[in-house]
Amino acid sequence: MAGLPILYSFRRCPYAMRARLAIAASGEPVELREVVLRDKPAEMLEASPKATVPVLVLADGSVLEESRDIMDWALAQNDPERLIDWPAAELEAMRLLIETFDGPLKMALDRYKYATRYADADETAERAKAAGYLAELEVMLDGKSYLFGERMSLADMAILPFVRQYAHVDIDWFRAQDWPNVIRWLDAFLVSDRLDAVMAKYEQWKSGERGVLFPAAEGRV
Ligand SMILES: N[C@@H](CCC(=O)N[C@@H](CS)C(=O)NCC(=O)O)C(=O)O
Repeated sequence: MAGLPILYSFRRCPYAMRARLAIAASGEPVELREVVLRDKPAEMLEASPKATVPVLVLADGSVLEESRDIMDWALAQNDPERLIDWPAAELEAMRLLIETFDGPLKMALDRYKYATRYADADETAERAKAAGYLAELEVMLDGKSYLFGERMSLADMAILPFVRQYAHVDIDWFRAQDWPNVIRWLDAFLVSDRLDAVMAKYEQWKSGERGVLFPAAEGRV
């Protein structure tokens, strides 16, 4: 595994999930180091003092510390599913959509999920705020399997982990909402081999240990 890019990751983090999804789709091997957020390894903090996961350290020492940059890197290496092979106008629309989900949607999601941590957060109001963005996805998904058509795109991959997180705060409430397209789209993701392949459980990585080869070695020589 020596010489592979190193991915500092945390299983349940939606940003790390999207990075793993893109790396798995690219088939590009990395050494995965599972991080516990309250006990981040010194090696990760040295590479990326901003101290968020995911972080990818490339063989030449350069560091990618934003999940979207890691997705772009992976898919630039190899993109057999053509996740970024879309017309420029659609790619631009995807970027804008991802920015909305990383910005206002994520803010409302955190304030809904962790309402007790924010003195001024009203759980129901934050849930409703986030729901407004899902209503936009509901319209986009009308008559389509994925956000931009019949095949998965960068945008689906970048956004689905956040919709999954939102759904799981109160799955009964989520399923009772009038957004059949979003539920169908999320459900297909939840039962997919694609999700399965990035949600394996790993022990916390400790300095001096080997990480885990990711994507898993099955099918490789
Ligand atoms: N903009 C960053 C955000 C990453 C992020 O906020 N990750 C969270 C975990 S989901 C984190 O590492 N937070 C730091 C902490 O909890 O200590 C990205 O896209 O990679």
